[in-house]
Amino acid sequence: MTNIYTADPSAHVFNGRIYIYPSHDTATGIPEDDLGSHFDMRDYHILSMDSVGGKVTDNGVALDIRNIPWAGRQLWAPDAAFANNTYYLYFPVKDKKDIFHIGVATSQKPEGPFVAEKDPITGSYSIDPCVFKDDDGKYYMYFGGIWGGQLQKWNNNRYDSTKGNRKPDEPAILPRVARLSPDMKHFAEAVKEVQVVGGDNKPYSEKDNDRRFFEGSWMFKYQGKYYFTYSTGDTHRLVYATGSSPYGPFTYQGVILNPVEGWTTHHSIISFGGKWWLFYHDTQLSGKTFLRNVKVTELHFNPDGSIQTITAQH
Ligand code: FUB
Repeated sequence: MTNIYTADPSAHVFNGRIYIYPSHDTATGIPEDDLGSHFDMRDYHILSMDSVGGKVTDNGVALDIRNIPWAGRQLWAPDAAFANNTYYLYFPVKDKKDIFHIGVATSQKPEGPFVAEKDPITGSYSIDPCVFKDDDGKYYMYFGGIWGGQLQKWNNNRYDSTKGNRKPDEPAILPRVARLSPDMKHFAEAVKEVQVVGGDNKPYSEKDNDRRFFEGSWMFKYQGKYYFTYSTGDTHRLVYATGSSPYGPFTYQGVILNPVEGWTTHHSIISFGGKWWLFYHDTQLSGKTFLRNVKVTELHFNPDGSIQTITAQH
């Protein structure tokens, strides 16, 4: 896409087409800081295409922040799901007290327009929802992001405004998961931490910042294994960990995508047309960290299920 800036692409196949649910980056003049205040997005546009490399359609405004009753500012990385003959758009946005929660909006069409519920999902917090449908028909939401994503302020599912980032020797903050209720608008259980461990089965410390979770969860299944994938944030990698249950624990395996141009890196992985695809973003079009553009490239697995690391070039 070159007519708008897009980022954080969550790709899905609905009705035989690829739909991409991205953030819509705009320049609103907010200065850059470590909390990502410059990511000051105000609406979502859904992209669609019939084939990778084919024409991409921008389906216009799918949801505007003005139509989310509880929203304050910063519409960040969304995701989507289909169930109950309805399309659900899940989105993080700060409420009027500047605290991130996750909201849901519905539509009869994958490209929207979407109508937001009047309150955020009860018990939700932080950013970057990823909704995964398991083979048994159960849906799970993975979420969370540290620093500007505020996950460090949530302990035992309670908000504490005084909590700062973890110190290097402290345990790394973990992503979160909750199964969704059949109406897709509530959590069916208390939010749990997702254990991400190294090969020695030990959890990471904050100083292991080339492997510990930062933000951008994405879950998929390949050959019966669960692949929990995420961004390492300040070390700018997309990495993956595998496990045998949707709740984990997940054992770190390696790098999917080496750092790209721009500070953030955020992705999704789908199978389409008999191949696997990595959707991601960089800042090739603008050279500015908050004006990003979505990209796609093929992802290759080795026979043992490991992923071949990609180094992007343009
Ligand atoms: O787009 C805003 C934020 O930047 C996302 O929520 C993060 O994942 C990072 O890409």
